[in-house]
Amino acid sequence: MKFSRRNLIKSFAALGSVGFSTRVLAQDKPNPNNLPPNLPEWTPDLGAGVDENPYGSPSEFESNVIRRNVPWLTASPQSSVNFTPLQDLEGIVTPNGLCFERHHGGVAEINPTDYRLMINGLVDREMIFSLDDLKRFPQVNKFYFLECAANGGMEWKGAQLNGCQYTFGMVHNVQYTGVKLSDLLRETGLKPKAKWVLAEGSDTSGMTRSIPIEKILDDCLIAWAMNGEALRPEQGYPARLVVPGWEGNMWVKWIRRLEFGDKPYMTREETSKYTDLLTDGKARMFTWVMEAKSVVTSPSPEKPILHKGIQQLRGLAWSGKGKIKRVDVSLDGGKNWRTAQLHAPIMSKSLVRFTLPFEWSGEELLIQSRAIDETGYVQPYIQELQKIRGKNSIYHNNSIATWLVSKSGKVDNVRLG
Ligand SMILES: Nc1nc2c(c(=O)[nH]1)N[C@H]1C(S)=C(S)[C@@H](COP(=O)(O)O)O[C@H]1N2
Ligand SMILES: [Mo]
Repeated sequence: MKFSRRNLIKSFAALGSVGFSTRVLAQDKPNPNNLPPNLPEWTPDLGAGVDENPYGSPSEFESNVIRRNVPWLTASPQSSVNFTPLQDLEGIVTPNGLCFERHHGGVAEINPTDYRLMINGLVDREMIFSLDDLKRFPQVNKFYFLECAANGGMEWKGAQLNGCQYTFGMVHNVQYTGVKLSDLLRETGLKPKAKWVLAEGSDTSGMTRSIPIEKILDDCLIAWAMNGEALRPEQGYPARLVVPGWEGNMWVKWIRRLEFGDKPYMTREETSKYTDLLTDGKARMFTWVMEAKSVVTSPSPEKPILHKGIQQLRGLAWSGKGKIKRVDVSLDGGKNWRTAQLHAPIMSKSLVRFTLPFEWSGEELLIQSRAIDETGYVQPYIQELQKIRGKNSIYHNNSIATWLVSKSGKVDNVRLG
């Protein structure tokens, strides 16, 4: 297969023209001296030694693969969001340094020696745990996606942001190591009246959310590690709450306290924010579950088609209700659907990788993907969501996106109908 760097650069330039700066590192043309049968220039010299990079970093040629933010969504860097470069990732694991970040008051800096988790309220014994105390409980290692409720929130009225990263990148998927709250709570005991938990972060934003006790006892974790190493500061070091399948806002980072009560606490984050406006002007109070969703990561606005012939379409699907059962892909805007191949492991409340090979002979395409989960729920079109939610919504947009592939191979985010 011929790999044309010239085309690659063209596509980066196209991205630049929609207002996002992208550093181009790949050179215009390969240096013929480096191509077979010549010995390439990197062979004669000794390479870097083992001491040079004690904590490894990606190749300098991958420096385009980074989290990015949208300037007009950034009021201040401390109360902002950046996006995971989904289009550049393979498999289902998000590397720690590429997990999108969402902070309401910046990244708290916590010395783990001073870290404490306090449990109070309707429990038999109010207790305070150090990080070492938490690590003495039986641990679990589980893959879960975390998606911000506002992922795709800019797309309610129409196609706005021309990138897979910007329209879908408020999601990441890592393996968490932590303790199940049901195990931890055996230590404190629970009063029969305990029905709700107030989870409180220790960052300056005063992040608090109410979570029903059934969810807490079902699968919530206090996690201290992601992808095998300590949580990154951005992700809540040294410990965060993991609320599998539910909106990211509830996954309180830098967690300091769990208070048990008999009713929801009605905090700012579940009254003035993270509620869903309906067409009759009323707002839906709690929308916790992130429903089934999928995205074609390549081709995508950042990944144009570079040559005719066989293509490997790649994408990701997920559901907060359980496992993904099937993903359908359409190349003609939803008229015909093919079933994509799902790649193992297919885990509950985790991203799943799908692929679909197809032949391209230079015609226009309208690429869509549709996820179906084990409950039978089918990912909707935006028009179906708008019937209930109108066009002024922000949160919980899990609708099917459309990528228009032009005859040149360029890909754009468009809205049909
Ligand atoms: N303490 C605290 N927890 C927090 C937040 C925060 O600002 N402070 N942001 C929330 C929001 S809105 C989301 S989407 C997720 C983002 O998690 P991440 O930064 O690991 O991607 O964390 C949640 N937990
Ligand atoms: Mo969020």
